[in-house]
Amino acid sequence: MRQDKLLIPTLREAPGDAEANSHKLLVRGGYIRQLAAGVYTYLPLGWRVLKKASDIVREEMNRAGAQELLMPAMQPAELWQESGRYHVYGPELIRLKDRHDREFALGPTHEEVITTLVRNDVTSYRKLPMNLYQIQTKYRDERRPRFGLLRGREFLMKDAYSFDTDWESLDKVYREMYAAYERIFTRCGLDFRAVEADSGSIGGEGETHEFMALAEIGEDTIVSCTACDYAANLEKAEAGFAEAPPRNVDQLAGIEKIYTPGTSSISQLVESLGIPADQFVKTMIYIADGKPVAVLIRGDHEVNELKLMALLEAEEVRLAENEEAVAAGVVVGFAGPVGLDLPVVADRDAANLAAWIVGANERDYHLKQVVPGRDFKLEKIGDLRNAAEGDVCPHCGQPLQFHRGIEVGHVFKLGTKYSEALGATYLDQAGKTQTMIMGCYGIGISRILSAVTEQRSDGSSMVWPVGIAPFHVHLIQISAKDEAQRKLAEELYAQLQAAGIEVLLDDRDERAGVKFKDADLMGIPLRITVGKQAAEGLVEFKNRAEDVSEVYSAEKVLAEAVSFVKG
Ligand code: 9G3
Repeated sequence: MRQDKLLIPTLREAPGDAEANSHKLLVRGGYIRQLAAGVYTYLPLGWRVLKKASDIVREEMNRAGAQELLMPAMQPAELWQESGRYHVYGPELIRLKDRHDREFALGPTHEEVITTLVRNDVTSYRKLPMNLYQIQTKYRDERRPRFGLLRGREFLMKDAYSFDTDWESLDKVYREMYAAYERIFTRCGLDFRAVEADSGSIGGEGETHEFMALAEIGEDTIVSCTACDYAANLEKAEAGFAEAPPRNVDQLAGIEKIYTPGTSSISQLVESLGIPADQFVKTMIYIADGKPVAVLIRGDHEVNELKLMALLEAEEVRLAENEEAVAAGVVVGFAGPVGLDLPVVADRDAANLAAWIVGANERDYHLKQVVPGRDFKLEKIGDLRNAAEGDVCPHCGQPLQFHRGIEVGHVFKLGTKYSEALGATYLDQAGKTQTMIMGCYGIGISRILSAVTEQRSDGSSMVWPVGIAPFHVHLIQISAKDEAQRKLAEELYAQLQAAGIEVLLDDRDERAGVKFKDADLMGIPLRITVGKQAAEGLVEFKNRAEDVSEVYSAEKVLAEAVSFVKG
């Protein structure tokens, strides 16, 4: 295509509110424009990339045996009431009324819709397993949309739903989808990891994995082993643990009270007592399903609230407000378990300590040599903490490493959560009615654009991987008025396109510097420049990912471009 006529409004400056590098570049490169917070227009270049990423997803979904369909965005509220989720989601679920005052939700996901469809039209085991997917806009009214396409309120998702006769069949479909996801993200040029995850709000009974694109801007932390293939979202990650040998309690010294004026934080205590943080035990007060509970954790560790919820079998846990902690009998800053009239649970690494230093529940005092069981009642012990730098792999004992990641995919074994609630059943071979076993599989397609840009850009330039680049070759004619350049550029333009190469010809009457700056922002992987040496039939060929440029004849550059694009 000829650039002079295209809508590619590049900018020298990023919009003021753009923080993420990918957000800045996608706007400056003329890929997207914001219409409202978290709501974007994909300009022609952005749409070309989105379409290519979608086509890769489509190809791999079809190869994995899934069938494409398209569901509505407008979902009757009754479906969400039937599944019991209508009141689970707050303002994030966009609700509207039609002209007859009937309530609808704008679809943030489609478990209810697809399960109702299958309930009505699939009744025999012979039709299972069935895997249905769509590529469609989702609506989620995020409280704080940010980072451009990374957290939008309207975004393009591929969501697939599988229906099986039993768990073995689901396991097989799950593995096929997992493999398809690996192919998809590889073809999109992403550096990604598949990690064990928590099933979060969707619930579901089975395992779940997230596909994370490594990027510092990512809001997730992933933990992976430096030696084996263990990898998990920090929400779920475990660390290697060795139970300390049982100690002989009655050989341990009794509690000793120490005067610690004004030292309420762990770091102040480390400072004043010269004892390392891992010898202290913090007492954190949480509210679990409305009731206060004391959570004990080593001074150098952090509570993992998902693990705490699991240990307490609670629906919801949150840190207590100061006044709630005081009402529960705690002296904030000097909190401790001794003499506290609350249920007390402890992280297993804290329980491993022979004796504890804890707050005395008295201002300016701490207690030393506190022994659980002897000095206070310990209800439960479990893995309650986030894995941390320095921890070892729970599988092989080698060191763990930490990365930030952007979630671009998520696969779930749902089980019967929705099929039960919505009555999706089938008749098995014996004619008996059975409930279908479901899986669901999401990919944030619009998010891929941002994740790839984060991974493949620096300040003011980026390079798309050839599989999703808006064009393969940026053909730049330096001087719009030079006849030799125009002739050679037009010849190359025709020959490249005849060879199946997608070419953007920069035929604008602009200075060379402007053309090169725009080319850096737009990120087309190959750049062919027709300049002074056009008269000798020579052009400059640059593979921008390798920052290597050569001077080639027209024939040579054609061969190079074809081998680069066709692989
Ligand atoms: C809602 C709102 C936001 C939501 C959900 C429901 C996330 C919700 C989880 C999923 C699970 C999978 C199928 C494709 C893959 C992901 N945010 N989730 O259910 F009402 Cl407002 O969407 N769904």
